[in-house]
Amino acid sequence: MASKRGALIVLEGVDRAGKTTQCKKLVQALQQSGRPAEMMRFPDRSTTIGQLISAYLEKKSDLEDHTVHLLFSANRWELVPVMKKKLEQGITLVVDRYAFSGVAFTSAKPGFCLDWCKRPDVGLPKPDLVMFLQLNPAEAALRGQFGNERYETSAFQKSVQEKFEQLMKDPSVNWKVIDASQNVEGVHADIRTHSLNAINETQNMPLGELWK
Ligand code: FDM
Repeated sequence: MASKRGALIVLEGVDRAGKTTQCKKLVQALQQSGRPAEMMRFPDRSTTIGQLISAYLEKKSDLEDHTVHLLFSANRWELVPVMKKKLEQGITLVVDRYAFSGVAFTSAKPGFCLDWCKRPDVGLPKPDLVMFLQLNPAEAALRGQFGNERYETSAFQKSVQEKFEQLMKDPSVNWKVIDASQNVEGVHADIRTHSLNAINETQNMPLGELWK
């Protein structure tokens, strides 16, 4: 019998919703309960493509909007072989942002439609679970100022949120909305419950293909 695969778990959400903190806590909790787990994040700024993206986000370079969209997608595709290998080895991957951020951020720019934005990511490993950390703008504001990177303005984040809401209407993706206004431990408890369910439900199922 083939051994059990790991689950592909994605955390998405608006800025300051606590994605990174929660990804780390989830990986730790899974490992402590004897389930192999690793964290990944997109963009992965360590690769050659990731460095181009990082310079763009830090406003050290300008890139044409379609071009940078395709680079974000290429940055996911270049990591697919590694992701598949780890999942096959039974390692659960907890991913901070994925194709949904890719589509939500680019389609929030003028002149882009959701459909065009989704195309380059069609066929990526399909997450078994996507949790959207929901936080209203007033609550996000209480958590501090925006940083200085590109996209970190309230007007742009509002359009991004609307695009995420459109993406969440797609029933082919296993979306769960998490109330990120709770304290860190409360959010973590919700995330852990959904993740354990997903790990148990998908361990004998083949990995799917996103938006296909
Ligand atoms: N972002 C992230 C995109 O525009 N497209 C993508 O495909 C992805 C994965 O990059 F503003 C944006 C979202 C955010 C920035 O910031 C990455 P963090 O702080 O590294 O998550």
